[in-house]
Amino acid sequence: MAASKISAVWLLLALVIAMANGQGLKVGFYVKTCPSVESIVKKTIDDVIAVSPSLGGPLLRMHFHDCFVRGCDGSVLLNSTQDSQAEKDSIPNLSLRGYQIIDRAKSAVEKECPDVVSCADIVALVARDVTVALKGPSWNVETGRRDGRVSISNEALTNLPSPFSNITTLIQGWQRKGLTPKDLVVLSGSHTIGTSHCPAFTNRLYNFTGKGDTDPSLDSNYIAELKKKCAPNDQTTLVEMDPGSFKTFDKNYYALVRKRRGLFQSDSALLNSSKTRIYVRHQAEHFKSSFFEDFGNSMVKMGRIEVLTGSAGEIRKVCGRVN
Ligand code: HEM
Ligand SMILES: *[C@@H]1O[C@H](CO)[C@@H](O)[C@H](O)[C@H]1NC(C)=O
Ligand SMILES: *[C@@H]1O[C@H](CO)[C@@H](O)[C@H](O)[C@H]1NC(C)=O
Ligand SMILES: *[C@@H]1O[C@H](CO)[C@@H](O)[C@H](O)[C@H]1NC(C)=O
Ligand SMILES: *[C@@H]1O[C@H](CO)[C@@H](O)[C@H](O)[C@H]1NC(C)=O
Ligand SMILES: CC(=O)N[C@H]1CO[C@H](CO)[C@@H](O)[C@@H]1O
Repeated sequence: MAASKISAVWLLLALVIAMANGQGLKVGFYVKTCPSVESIVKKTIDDVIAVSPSLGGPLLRMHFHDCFVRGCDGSVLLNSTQDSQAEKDSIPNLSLRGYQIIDRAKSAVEKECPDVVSCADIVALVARDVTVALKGPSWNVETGRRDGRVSISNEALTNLPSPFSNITTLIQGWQRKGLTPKDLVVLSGSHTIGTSHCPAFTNRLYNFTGKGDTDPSLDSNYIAELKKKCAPNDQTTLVEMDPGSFKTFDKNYYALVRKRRGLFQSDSALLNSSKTRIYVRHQAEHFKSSFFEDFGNSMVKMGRIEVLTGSAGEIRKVCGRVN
C-alpha cells in the first residue's frame, strides 16, 4: 500500500517534469493559422537537397545546436550585435552552415502567413525534412515554439557536448537537458550523414596523450586512412563521417562504431558504457532494427528542450535578428 502510494507520487512527479519540457507544443499547431507551413518548408528543403545534398548535415545539426543552448528558441540563428557576441560566433558553430536556407524557408512562409510561424519551429521542421530527403525516417514535428531574444556566444561552449568527451561527461550533459543515454546513442546516429573538419579528431591520430601516440580505441587501419586526409594542423579539410554513404541517412553509423571506426572520441565512447554499447551492437547486428523509429522519438524529445510557448518570447520577422 505505502509502496504503491510512493510510486504514484514518483509517477506524478515524473509526469510534471516531462510536461515542463514541451508543454504548449503540439503536432499541427499552425493548422488554422498557417495550414501550408509544412508543405512550404518541405518544398524549400526538397529543392535545396536536390542540388546540394551536403547541406543536409549542417541543417540537421542546426536543430541540435539550437535546442542544447537556451532551448529550442531559434537563438542559434541570431546575428551578433554591437553589444553581444551571439552563439553563431562561437567555436562549436564554426562548421554550421545553411542559415540562408532557413531564411529562405522563413521568407516563403512569411509571404503566406506573416508574423505567425517562429524561426525555432522552422528549424525543427527543416531537421525532419532534410532527414527524409536523405532517405531517413520521418516523424511528426510538434510546433508552437516561440523565438527567444537572447543569444550568447559563450553558452554554446558550455552547453554543447565536445567531441573529446568521455561517456560519463556525455551522459551527464544529456541528462541536464532531460535526455537519456538512449537518446544520446540514438541521436548520435545523425553522424551517418555529413562531414567533419579534421581538428575534431586529429588528436586521436598524432599525439593522443602527448607522447606522439594514437588513440588505442580507434581502429589502426582507420587511423592510417585518416592520417592521409588530415595532416597534424589541417584546419580546413572535410572528412566524411560515414565514408561512402555520407549523403544517405542509414544505420551504418552503428556498424562503424562497433568496428571501432567512430570518428570522434564521443562516438567511440558509446562503447564504454553498457547502456549505450548494447544499443550500438543491436543496431549493427540486426537487419531489422528500431533505429529509424527511435530516431523520430528522440528528435521529438530533443525538440521539447526548454521551449518558449504561449506568450513567451516572440515570433521573429527575420530569423537573424530580434524584432
Ligand atoms: C553526442 C554529442 C555530439 C557531439 C560531441 C557532436 C559533435 C560533432 C562534431 C565535432 C561535428 C563536426 C563538425 C565539423 O567539424 O564540421 C559534428 C557533425 C555533425 N553532427 Fe554532431 N555531435 C553530437 C551529437 C549530434 C546530434 C544530437 C546531432 C543531431 C541530432 C548531430 C548532428 C550532426 C551532423 C548532421 C553533423 C554533420 C554536419 C555537416 O555535415 O556539416 N550531432 N558533430
Ligand atoms: C571524463 O572526463 C571528465 C572531464 O574531462 C573527467 O573529469 C573524468 O575523470 C573522465 N572520466 C573518466 C572515467 O575518464
Ligand atoms: C605532443 O604533445 C606534447 C605534450 O603536449 C608536446 O610536448 C609535443 O611537442 C607534441 N608532439 C608533437 C609532435 O606535436
Ligand atoms: C574507454 O574506457 C577505457 C578504459 O576505461 C579507456 O582507456 C578508453 O580511453 C575509453 N575510451 C573512450 C573512447 O572513452
Ligand atoms: C546576419 O549576418 C549575415 C552575415 O553577416 C548577413 O548576411 C545577414 O543579412 C544578417 N541578417 C540580419 C537579419 O541582419
Ligand atoms: C558560420 C559562422 O557564423 N561562423 C562563425 C563562427 O564563429 C567564428 C568565430 O569563432 C567566426 O569567425 C565564424 O564566422
